[in-house]
Amino acid sequence: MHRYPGVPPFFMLTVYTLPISLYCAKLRILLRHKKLAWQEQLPPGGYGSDEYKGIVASGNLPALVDGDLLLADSEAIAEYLNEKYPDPAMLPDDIIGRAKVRELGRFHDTRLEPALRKLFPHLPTDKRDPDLTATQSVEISTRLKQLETLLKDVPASNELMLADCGFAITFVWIDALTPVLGLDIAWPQNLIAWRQKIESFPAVADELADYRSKLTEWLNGL
Ligand SMILES: N[C@@H](CCC(=O)N[C@@H](CS)C(=O)NCC(=O)O)C(=O)O
Repeated sequence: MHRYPGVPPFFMLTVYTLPISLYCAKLRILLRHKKLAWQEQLPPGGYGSDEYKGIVASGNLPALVDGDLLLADSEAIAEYLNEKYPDPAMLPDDIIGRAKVRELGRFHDTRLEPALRKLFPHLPTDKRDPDLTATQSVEISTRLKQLETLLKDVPASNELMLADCGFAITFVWIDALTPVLGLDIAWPQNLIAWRQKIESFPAVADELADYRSKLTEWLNGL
């Protein structure tokens, strides 16, 4: 069996992660919801290091080690874990429902979160950019409106779905950056209700309680 740095010799899911990473928090919601045991390992050599890229070629966080399997990208990991540990199911039973939930997950990773991410380099007080804040307020609000529209086609479910995990964390980031940068975000009414439903799942509530305080502490240290 291949040995990866920081991974114990006995069988246990290991996630290369950083406490503040948005996509790692997204994955932790799934791990909590499926009641899996896992351990977390900081990227050897640090964030963006060549040492870490020697293990995970893309440098992506999170990455999962499960026995001999090394897998990067939160969506790929989520789909893998959802197949390996099917209960509770985090995709609908029917093919169209699954396709629509996957579409929603891709929308998060390729549309909404990247609109937020453009602000990250400008978080330090000496790098603040009011023009960018205004531009990204519009872009994020537009994406939220699009999300409200997309949700109309997603079959209603009382279960937590794979796609919900990323939105839960990105919404917390939007909340946190709103007072810090002075974002002006238009939250569609239907989205507020959908968000409340997601946040009522214990796995989400527990992760958010933990993550919000880590995020606040990190932002205060900038
Ligand atoms: N689509 C990727 C995005 C993950 C991502 O951007 N992670 C950040 C940390 S939150 C990262 O790995 N940045 C370092 C890099 O991309 O080299 C996923 O879902 O895992």
